[in-house]
Amino acid sequence: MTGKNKSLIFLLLPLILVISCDKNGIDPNGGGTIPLPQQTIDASIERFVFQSGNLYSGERSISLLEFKNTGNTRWKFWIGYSLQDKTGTWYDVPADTLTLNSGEMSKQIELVWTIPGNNQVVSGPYNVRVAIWKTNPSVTGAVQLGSFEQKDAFNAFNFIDDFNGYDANRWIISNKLTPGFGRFDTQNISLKDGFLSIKFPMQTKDGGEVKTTAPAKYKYGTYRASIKTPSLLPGTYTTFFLYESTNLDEIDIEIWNDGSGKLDLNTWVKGVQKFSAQIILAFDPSSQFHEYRIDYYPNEVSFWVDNVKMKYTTDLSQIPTSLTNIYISGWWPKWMSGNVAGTDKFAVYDWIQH
Ligand SMILES: [Ca+2]
Repeated sequence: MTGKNKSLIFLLLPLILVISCDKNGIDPNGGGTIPLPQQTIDASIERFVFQSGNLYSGERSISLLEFKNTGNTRWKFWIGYSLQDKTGTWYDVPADTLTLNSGEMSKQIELVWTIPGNNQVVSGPYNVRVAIWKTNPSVTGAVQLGSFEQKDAFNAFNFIDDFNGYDANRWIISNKLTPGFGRFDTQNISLKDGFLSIKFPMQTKDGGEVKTTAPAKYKYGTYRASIKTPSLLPGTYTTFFLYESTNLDEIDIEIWNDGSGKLDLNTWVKGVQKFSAQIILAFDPSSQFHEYRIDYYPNEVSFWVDNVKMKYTTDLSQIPTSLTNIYISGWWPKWMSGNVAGTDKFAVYDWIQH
């Protein structure tokens, strides 16, 4: 048999089946046979209200679903609910079942996923997807009857520290020489009225540094800080960065305190600087608080100011892979020019979120 003949037979097969069905349903002799209705199994999603806003570890992401049995048969439907983080990882909530009569609308169903604890959240936006299945979706060959997906439905975070108190489980204050001039002195760090301040003491080139407690534990995600830099202190940086001391992986935001509005943005992989960019802020960073942000994901590192993406890289050779620590600091790099100040100066942090 040639290939052409084969395909002809396959085309004809459905037609033959339809004809035979008709013969079964209608008695050509008028003998009173009652036609049997075909069993149809179907469902439609009538309402889906997805979780939105910001959620933190331990909180419940809740989406609401109502669906209808649009088949002609009472049926036990399976309901799947899945969430996807910015790294592409899916989290499947165990499927639930609901039996509905033909034409029946479900009650409102709560689809719940609890945000993980222990700093295990890949922070940032999550996609949510609901699906109605004819059979158990965990069994191969299951048929999906309807689905709905919402991109970037809500944001999940491990924490926001608003510095209303000092969390010694999260932070440790450095007491050592800086990489430039002077010391990171513990006494240059203070908390007051919900703000953490790093002091550049007058007549010195000392500063301060606060980092998260070892070991490095933070995963991929979004890292955000609200920062106000000191007024005019040329020769110094105010920083917010991610660093891992074993692999020497690092992602930096470094703000110049010289009134230029310059912002240095870098990545380092295994101790080698891989990405480097400089931008000029359109505002004076010492006049009020602004949000500085690093989004660290396997396929992209991006740098943001006040929710505007300023620079990014998708070159995998420029993107670290380590779990990380969060650092903030104020210090005097040796290659920057500037003189000690006649008054104390302060870099101030309102909150940090990951
Ligand atoms: Ca605060």
